[in-house]
Amino acid sequence: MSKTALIIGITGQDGSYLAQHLLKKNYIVHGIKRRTSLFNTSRIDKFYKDRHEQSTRLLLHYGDLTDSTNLIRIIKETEPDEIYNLAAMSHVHVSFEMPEYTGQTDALGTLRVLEAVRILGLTKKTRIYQASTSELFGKIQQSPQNEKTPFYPRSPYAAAKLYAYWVTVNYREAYNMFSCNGILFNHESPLRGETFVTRKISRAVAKIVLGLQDVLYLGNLNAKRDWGHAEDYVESMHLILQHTIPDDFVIATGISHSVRDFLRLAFLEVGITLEFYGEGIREAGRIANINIDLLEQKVPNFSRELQVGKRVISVLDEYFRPTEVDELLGDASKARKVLGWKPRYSFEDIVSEMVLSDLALFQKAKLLQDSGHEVLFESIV
Ligand code: NAP
Ligand code: F7E
Repeated sequence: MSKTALIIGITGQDGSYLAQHLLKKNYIVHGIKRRTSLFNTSRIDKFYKDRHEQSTRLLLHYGDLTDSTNLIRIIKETEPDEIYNLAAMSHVHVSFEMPEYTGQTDALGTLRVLEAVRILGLTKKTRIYQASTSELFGKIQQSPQNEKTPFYPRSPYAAAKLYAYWVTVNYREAYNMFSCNGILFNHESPLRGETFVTRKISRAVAKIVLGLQDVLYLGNLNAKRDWGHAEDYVESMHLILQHTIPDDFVIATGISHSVRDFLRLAFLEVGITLEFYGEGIREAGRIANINIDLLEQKVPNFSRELQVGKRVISVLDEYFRPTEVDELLGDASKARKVLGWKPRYSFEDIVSEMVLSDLALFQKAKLLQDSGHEVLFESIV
């Protein structure tokens, strides 16, 4: 008998990887996607088949975390064995501009999912995974951070996720529900949203070497994150719900790098060495050296405007946050011991995969442009 999973937020980075992982495990996967005026399914299109055309184990439903009646109906109709609540307004900086909506979705949205399962009498059948986050640790109280580290949220996003974390624990204790938190540290991939710093960098490297972008504008280059790969991390979500008892787990690599490290490595992937000059919001980065052989091998049609001394990075005030999370470093030893989970991708693998993927994307677009087509490079994802 196949198990049935419901992924809320299936159109996001993690939703896409998790759906593929569960389909490989023979699950029937239902996904909730939002109604949008343009298609928002680019991350799942490659494995989605229209159910009217051929039999499929992946089924999509329109829905939204802000709509309880919709959630209750979909959960009633699908009666899932497992719900993965991955939906969220997930951008920390944007949450300062949309704090109320962030609370509605990320905090109360989680409550709506838990309540729907309880109201429908599915507490014994349905296991729930809540996408909690290392942002809960915020202004860190100890390092590395594990399941016992006190929380100190530093953004409306983190404060909303704090509510979601505790209400997930509360429903477990109050109603005996199998509701669990995965406290995941940053995880990236070629499918990462374009405004998160890693993808912003990998896209910019590709565009700069192809002559499609001049300068990359960034905020705090000194922030440190424990970056892993989304493909590794979605496996932990599944393992958390297969465990014999409901529990909460930190998922991390145990290695931390700065935004500056990510930048340096991303440019090095195409043979460019960076050097930084200036301080604070006057800091910038320029090309210190070009390994022409490597550049030519990776990007045969590289821009001839690339020269030693060219400024390619500028720090801008507007990309700094009102309150910052300076550094995060996770200790996932509980997940390793109890679930047998460990990451496969290294930091170097992630940077390389993201840069090469964006290079391939923009190479294709540039070829189209060179053959006379109008191409809107900003909208390429
Ligand atoms: P993502 O790419 O931003 O995806 C978020 C998903 O939520 C998208 O499918 C989005 O739909 C959907 N969504 C947003 N608002 C919604 C609403 N009101 N109702 C229903 N769906 C809504 O995020 P991700 O990187 O995959 O992360 C998945 C989850 O893990 C999020 O909850 C995030 O906060 C959390 N998390 C992420 C990380 C990380 O490093 N990636 C680390 C820890 C925790 P659209 O496609 O229509 O926008
Ligand atoms: O920022 C700095 C920024 O937006 C990382 C989400 O998935 O992971 C993510 O949140 C760091 C921060 O991710 C720019 O100040 C510098 O210190 O890529 P980010 P995040 O804020 O860590 C957690 C675990 C989640 O749960 C979230 O959902 O990079 N930074 N310059 C910049 N960040 C951005 N976005 N843009 C810049 O130009």
